[in-house]
Amino acid sequence: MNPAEHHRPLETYFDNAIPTQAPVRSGPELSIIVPTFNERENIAELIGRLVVCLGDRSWEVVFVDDDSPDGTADLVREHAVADSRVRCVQRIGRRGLSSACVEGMLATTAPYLAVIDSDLQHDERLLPQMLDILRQGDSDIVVGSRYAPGGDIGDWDARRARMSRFAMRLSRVLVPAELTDPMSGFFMMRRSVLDGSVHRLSAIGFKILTDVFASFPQPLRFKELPYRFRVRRAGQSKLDSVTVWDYVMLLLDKMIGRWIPVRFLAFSIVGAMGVAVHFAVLTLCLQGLHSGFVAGQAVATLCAMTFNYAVNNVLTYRDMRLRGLRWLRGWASFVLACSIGGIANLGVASTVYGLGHGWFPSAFAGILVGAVWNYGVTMMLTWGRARK
Ligand SMILES: Nc1nc2c(ncn2[C@@H]2O[C@H](COP(=O)(O)OP(=O)(O)OP(=O)(O)O)[C@@H](O)[C@H]2O)c(=O)[nH]1
Ligand SMILES: [Mg+2]
Repeated sequence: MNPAEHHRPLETYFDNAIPTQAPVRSGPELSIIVPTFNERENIAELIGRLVVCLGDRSWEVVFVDDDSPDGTADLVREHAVADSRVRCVQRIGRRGLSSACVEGMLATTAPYLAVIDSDLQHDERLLPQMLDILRQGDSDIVVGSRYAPGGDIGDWDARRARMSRFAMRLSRVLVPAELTDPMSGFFMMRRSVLDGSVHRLSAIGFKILTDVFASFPQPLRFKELPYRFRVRRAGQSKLDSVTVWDYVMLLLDKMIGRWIPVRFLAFSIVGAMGVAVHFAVLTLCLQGLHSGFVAGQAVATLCAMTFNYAVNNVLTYRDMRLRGLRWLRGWASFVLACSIGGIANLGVASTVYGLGHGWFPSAFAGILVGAVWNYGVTMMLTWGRARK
């Protein structure tokens, strides 16, 4: 650089950089948030349908992709180059439909926010009507409902219909009874609903609508529009039986999350299952294989730790799940952390016992300290690193 340039007034750089007649476009009125994971085949079709049904309204679509291996984010960006109404938020090392929706909403400025799946199961033709209802001003949120009169769950098999009914019954503790489809993934709301709930949202799992209803400090004024849930157009479903577990965790977080972190609760439930595994393996070693106690105890401890690690990886830390080589590294750090936790457990329990307390409170104190240690350390050491 020319040394004289160091003394050049700052404004002169900008004078050159900014055209005097730069076109200014105001932000859109409606942002449509679409969470995606491996949905490459559905992107063009969804954008095409939004263009048709929203006409000349002021809108944008924000795809929030969790680094799909099929390159969904790259494809969205290709569309965005040609049409500035299309945007992409790409998250790395993260999973989760609800958290994707929240982060997508936060990346926008529109006064109206919609959420819709990418696989065209939701009826996008309802979007203009949803927007008109919100503009009238007497509703906070409009929900696309499969269960309102005129709606339909489509071609679900008996198992899925049962799972949905079960989850719906559970949700009643948190959402108004008149809301027919609290687990709908298709809705539109005012931005004020996001602003009023965002700091309380759990953002766990698949069901962002239940979360919004349970997190907003006042009862929400809502309307429902019936629609028929269509068959997934292309690609694979991400819904599995763990989705129900996630939903239970969401409800628990809403009810007791203020006092106990729900991940800690999940970690403790898995830990209790690990105790059962420990005793089963120990019994097998002692009675089936006639091993010595110390050898049996060592094998049972390792099996229980491995079980706990594997199950926590799938349930408690589903959103940061470790795979492949990272799974092995995570296992090693988990075993190391829990071994130290075991020593802490023993130390605390024997100290409390030595102070003259009975065996039950002493054991309980040891277990509690060990569990908190294991939880805190593995959260940072085993799963915290997954993001890096
Ligand atoms: N960003 C993000 N999106 C996700 C994730 N899991 C699912 N999705 C998206 O969320 C939407 C709903 O997921 P689906 O697998 O279609 O779930 P579903 O509609 O309840 O189930 P199906 O009827 O079997 O399709 C789709 O657009 C998915 O691509 C995730 O972990 N992260
Ligand atoms: Mg779907």
